[in-house]
Amino acid sequence: MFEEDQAPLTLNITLSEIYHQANSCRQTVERTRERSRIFERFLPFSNYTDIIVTGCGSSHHLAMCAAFAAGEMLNRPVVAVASSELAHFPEHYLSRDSKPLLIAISRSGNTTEVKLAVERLRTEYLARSLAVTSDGGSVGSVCDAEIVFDECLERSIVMTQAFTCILVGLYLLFDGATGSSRVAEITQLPGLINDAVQSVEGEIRTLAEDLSISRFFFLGSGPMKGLADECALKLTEMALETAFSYRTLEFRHGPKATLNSTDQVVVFPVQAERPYLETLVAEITATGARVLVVDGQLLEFEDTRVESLVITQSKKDAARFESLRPALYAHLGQLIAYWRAAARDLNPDAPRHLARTVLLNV
Ligand code: F1P
Repeated sequence: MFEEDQAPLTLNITLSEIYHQANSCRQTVERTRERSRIFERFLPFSNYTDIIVTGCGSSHHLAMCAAFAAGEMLNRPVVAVASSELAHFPEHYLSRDSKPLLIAISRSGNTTEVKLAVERLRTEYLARSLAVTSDGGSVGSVCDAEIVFDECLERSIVMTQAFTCILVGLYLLFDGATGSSRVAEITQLPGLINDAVQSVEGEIRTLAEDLSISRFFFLGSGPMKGLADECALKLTEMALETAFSYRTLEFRHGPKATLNSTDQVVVFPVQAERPYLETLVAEITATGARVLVVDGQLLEFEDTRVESLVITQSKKDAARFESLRPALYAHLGQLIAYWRAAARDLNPDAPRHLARTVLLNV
């Protein structure tokens, strides 16, 4: 099932990395044992008043998804805070006597704000910190320990497979440390991602190449908010489109006023908000906009402007599986962005004005 590289040699770097994510992720699963030895140095979690996951850009979105799942597994709040916020307003997130654990994510391991956040929390709150990187980099040198996800090393500027692998890796580490026993579901993810990447290809490409769509809106709440933010960021970075992300029900509080018939809304529903999905979809289609609902079950909508995309049917374990779905869906935003960029004659390997690592003068 996992061929070394299912992508043809002619693919550019970004597309090849997107297609490689199931394979890299399988390696992530295999390397959990060696990483859990590092992770266990930070136990027990009862030593900490706060558990914070931080990062910038895609790493922040990854932190949001990981924090949500970790909080569920630990049965206590785990929060994601953007590194720039944490570095400059720590008192907003922590009380004076806090003893935080900080998980600092950075693909490059060099992003300035991530280092600033770690250093400030170490100095002012005696925080313990774990660096989670892919390239290595220097963030590890200011943390107590580092886990390097080098199986998902990326040459691309825009993060794709590293998002999925690190997220799956963190699911497994938190699961192992908390005994939440979701290992069976988590270890299925590489195979499910592999199947999903193949099965959605046609539909996603058609959607992305439809230049009659003027704007994309991604809606997600709870575990899906980081995913929705990440999908919008992919489109912005690769296809240079201003894409939008909102909490699903927040979208009704204003933003929907701008919708028109050339807009495409993509919804990642969650169980808790299922009773309101029909109303939301009806309100969106009433504006003339189109909706794509991505879910683990086929939802029937009469309106022809609504499509349902089913990724890995799971009714029985829906609740336990829900917070793991961002790793299963991440490739959707990546592929929409890639094919959109290609349709607009842009090179997703070289997005203008973007650097692979963002540095500040400090
Ligand atoms: C963070 C990041 C990337 C983004 C871009 C600029 O990098 O915001 O998510 O795609 O390349 O940097 P990192 O801290 O994860 O290396």
